[in-house]
Amino acid sequence: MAMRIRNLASRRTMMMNSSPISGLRSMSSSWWKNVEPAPKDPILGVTEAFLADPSPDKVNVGVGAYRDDNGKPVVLDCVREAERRIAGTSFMEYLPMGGSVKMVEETLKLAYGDNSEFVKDKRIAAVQSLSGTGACRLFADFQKRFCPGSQIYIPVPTWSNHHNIWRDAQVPQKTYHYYHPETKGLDFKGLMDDVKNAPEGSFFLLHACAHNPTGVDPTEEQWREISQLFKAKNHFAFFDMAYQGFASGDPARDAKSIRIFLEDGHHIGISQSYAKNMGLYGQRVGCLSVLCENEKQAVTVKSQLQQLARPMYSNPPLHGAQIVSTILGDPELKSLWLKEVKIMADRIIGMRTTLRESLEKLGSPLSWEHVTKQIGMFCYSGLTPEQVDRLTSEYHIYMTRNGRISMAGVTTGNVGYLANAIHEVTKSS
Ligand code: KET
Repeated sequence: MAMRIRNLASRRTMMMNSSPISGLRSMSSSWWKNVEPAPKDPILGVTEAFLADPSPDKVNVGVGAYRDDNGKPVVLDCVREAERRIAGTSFMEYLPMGGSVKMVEETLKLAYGDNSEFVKDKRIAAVQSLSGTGACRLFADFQKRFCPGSQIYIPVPTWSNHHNIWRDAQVPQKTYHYYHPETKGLDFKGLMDDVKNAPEGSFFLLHACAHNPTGVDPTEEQWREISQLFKAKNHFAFFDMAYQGFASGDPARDAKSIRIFLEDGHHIGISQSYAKNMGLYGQRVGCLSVLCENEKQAVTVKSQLQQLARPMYSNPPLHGAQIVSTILGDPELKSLWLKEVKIMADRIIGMRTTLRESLEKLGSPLSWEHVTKQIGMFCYSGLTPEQVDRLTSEYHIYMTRNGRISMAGVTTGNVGYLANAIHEVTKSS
């Protein structure tokens, strides 16, 4: 009996070796042979290189992630308190496809205003998203599905991932002028010309505040002009608001661009993120909203946004949403949050002044006025890719090759070192 089983087993092995299955097996080892390594991400690749550097002097001013003055990541007090309150509930169920209704409700107030008529009239289709990236991607997919022939106009420069997002959603991209390298300010004329020359009813991606990477925003007056021109051209404005609170220290003030468009009667879309302004980076909590003509349309649009979400990730994560709704739903915690946002924004503004003064004290022949003029998390320094490479190889300073400095990573402890290194690589230019 044992012998028969052994014979059967060896016959089966022989059959498998000569059967088509073995052919499949050897093919399977070559399934991925045509896959090339992906290029390094221009922002997150910098963090990888920083982490791999053993130097004790290393400085990371690459990714836009806030650090305290000791260079440590920050968990806001309002978040700690919210977590303490949530801990008792032990709720682990799925959220609905559109996410936490309470979180979305509070989030809309931040963008559209506490007493927004659009919120009251239920004219906004909104879903919780996987932070700001997820909101942009969901919108790009929505755009592709329901306006299949459309394109998206993206500012030059912009957050590098915008290009990836609309590319992967298969929406063709056009660019519009935004930054003027000589003045290191807004190319308002170029922007307005591009808005004017775009075909009627084009989609435009706008940074609501604290433009990344330039730190250059239109003034209120310029926003009004942009909005008027959008009206005349019947363009669609999609606002990416990843830094609400980081421009002025006040989230309501930072939503001014959006409020202007709302006053002018635009039907806009907004991506909101709590990564930066609540320090919830890894929780992936944000919101996508689309202002509709009426409640019925909003219900319909929301159902389609949910339908896009369902096969991708089914429903969004719970914990971050609980933190946000606990904070924003409690007046005391909300005012603590507002104070903490202001502290973060102010520390960055302080570091801008120190960096500029340090460079001037070193006798830099260049003007560093733009360091204090620009706002938000980033300083678009004007350093060339080669100068950035020298900062990294000679000084262990890590930043994106477009010369963007994440001011959130600059501290009292490293600002002198950073200024000195920048001076060394730029003094002969
Ligand atoms: N929009 C903009 C303009 C932006 O700078 C970021 C992040 C996001 C959206 C997305 O953030 P999220 O964590 O998905 O809410 N920017 C920083 C981090 C990154 O590249 O992912 C950065 O520019 O460093």
